[in-house]
Amino acid sequence: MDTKAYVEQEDRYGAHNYHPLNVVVERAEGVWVYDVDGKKYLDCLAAYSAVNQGHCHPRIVKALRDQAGKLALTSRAFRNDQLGAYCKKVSELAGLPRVLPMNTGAEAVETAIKAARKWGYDVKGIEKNKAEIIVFENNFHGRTTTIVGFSNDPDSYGGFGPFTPGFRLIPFGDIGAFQAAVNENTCAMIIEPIQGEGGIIIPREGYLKEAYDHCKANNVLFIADEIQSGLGRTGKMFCYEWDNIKPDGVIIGKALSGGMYPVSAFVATEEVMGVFFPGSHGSTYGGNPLACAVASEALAVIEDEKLVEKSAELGPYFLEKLQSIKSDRIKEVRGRGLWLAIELDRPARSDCEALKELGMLCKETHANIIRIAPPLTITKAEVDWASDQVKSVLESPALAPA
Ligand code: IF1
Repeated sequence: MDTKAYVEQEDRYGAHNYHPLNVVVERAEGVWVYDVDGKKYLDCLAAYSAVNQGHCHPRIVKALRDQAGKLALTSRAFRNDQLGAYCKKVSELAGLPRVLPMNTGAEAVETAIKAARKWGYDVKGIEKNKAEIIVFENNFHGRTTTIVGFSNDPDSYGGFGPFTPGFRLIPFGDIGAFQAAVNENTCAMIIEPIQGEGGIIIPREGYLKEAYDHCKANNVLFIADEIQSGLGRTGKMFCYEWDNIKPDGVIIGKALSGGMYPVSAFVATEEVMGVFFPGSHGSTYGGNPLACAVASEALAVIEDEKLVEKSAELGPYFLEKLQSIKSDRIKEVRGRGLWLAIELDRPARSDCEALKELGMLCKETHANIIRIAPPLTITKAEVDWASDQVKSVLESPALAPA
């Protein structure tokens, strides 16, 4: 079968909940992916930052294979020989004492919501069923009905009501709005330190620290969603480190497993995690030995290959190359670490299609933003090549959308 046949088959039998580029990938290694027609592409999306370690990293593949042949799943009714060491590793990495292992990012976000609410009642003393969580416009925290219920993106929430109450949606980056929203029923804020799907939205210098200080002054939990921004993407292990704050809870996923298996976690203080008791929360696959073995190795790869440092070094270089592109349709080029965005004054889909034809895969977000987030294993030479492709597309007349 060729690309056309694969596309037709998928479109006939699959739900149409995505509008993917028509590239049918069959193999991937490092930063490169190969389609069914044998063409190779530089992956500048990295599965939305789930493949920070590069595709099919041999060490992570080996960890998956070795564990899968030994023990894959016991459920948490019994213990297994992988979970304790994994929790220790994640706890030490995040500098927080307790780890609740889950599978998808949305499940870990839901875990954080439940923990924050229960902390609000049990510890802060908020009146029953009155707990409020502050969330931010243009957020993306997952696709459950509770989570989309506090989205302001009609594509995310349209047609899925009624929604879960207890969330206050306020402008991102506006400290006055945050201070006005905090009240005696506020148990937590949940924030992406840099908004990913929103378009790599970086708050002004000092905003996160001011919000954090206000949380501390009002006994409100600061919970960071680092599912996309974490694990080296921005040039720090966690994005919040850029702002000298210490969250009460951190939510991680995606690159936690290097793109090899759904693994997520909510990591928090003793006081927050202490609200859970046996039977109060869980999941069939959460903390399974296969996930723990894969994620432990994926984290070791980030550390051993110094991927955080690579992101910190190559990110600014990539940003400077992109900022030097002269194009009348570029409104702004921004980014932190190897997490970059080119905001255009018109839809970016046709430019992403043109980049695909040149062998570079990117995905537009919010129609007019080209997001560039390659695996952190990308080399300087590959950054040079990618920058040249972007330059050639954006310095040429815009193509009509395909
Ligand atoms: C899709 C977006 C990105 C996330 C943050 C939680 C989650 C995500 C900051 C939920 C997941 C994914 C979901 C995927 C595409 C992608 C995405 F376009 F949807 F918004 F990255 F920006 N917090 N993001 O980025 O994690 O449950 O998916 O494991 O739904 O299309 P998940």
